[in-house]
Amino acid sequence: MITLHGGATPNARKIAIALLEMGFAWRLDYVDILAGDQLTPAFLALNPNNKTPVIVDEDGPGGERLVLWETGAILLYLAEKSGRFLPTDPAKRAICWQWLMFQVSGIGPMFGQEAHFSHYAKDRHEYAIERYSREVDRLMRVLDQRLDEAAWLAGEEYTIADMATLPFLRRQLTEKGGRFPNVARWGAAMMERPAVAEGMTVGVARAETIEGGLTGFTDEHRAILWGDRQHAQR
Ligand SMILES: N[C@@H](CCC(=O)N[C@@H](CS)C(=O)NCC(=O)O)C(=O)O
Repeated sequence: MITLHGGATPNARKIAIALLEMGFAWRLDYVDILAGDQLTPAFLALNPNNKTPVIVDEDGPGGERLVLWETGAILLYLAEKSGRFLPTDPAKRAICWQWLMFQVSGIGPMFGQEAHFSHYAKDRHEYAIERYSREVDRLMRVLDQRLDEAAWLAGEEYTIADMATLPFLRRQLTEKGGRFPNVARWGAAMMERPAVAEGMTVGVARAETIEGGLTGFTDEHRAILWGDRQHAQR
């Protein structure tokens, strides 16, 4: 049994999609990051970086319990454990890693900063809004060019690179899908997969982030995610 510690966030959705696609037995342990669950001693014992998601695999390598965080590492672990969604050909496998790293180092952080300054920050900072909005558009263009030449990010195979990327694009596709037709076609093909459709709803019964339309951030939410509670010495 694998436990996914996470909530209704893009990063947890990547892992829910993978667990469903790969057919693992798993359960959700809901972590409410707006309430500060990620800052509790119990959660910090799993991930000292206080970020979700984390997986706990009771049947890890050698039959030992494995605790793992960072979505790129989790996706690679699950792909290797299942033997699926990672090309076996060495060149194609490396291209899959490339697009996975592009998501975790580029799309994730940059789209996150864009959401922060355009939607969450209490004050408007025009420079930051423009800097991250333009960077998001540039990254969307890179994706659109790739998906013009290939059906999936890694090539002809659907892989963990696609699973990593879609959850970060929901708002961009709703707002700008017409400008990025190849990304829109790929996103629609992904959403037709039952595992993706279900994975994108992980934890939504409990709470939502801006990617799902959350509005009305309070000062307490800001203190937990970006202010004094986030940065308290522990
Ligand atoms: N690089 C990390 C990013 C994880 C991350 O930023 N998670 C967010 C939710 S999408 C979180 O848990 N934030 C809580 C916090 O910052 O306190 C990964 O890929 O796992």
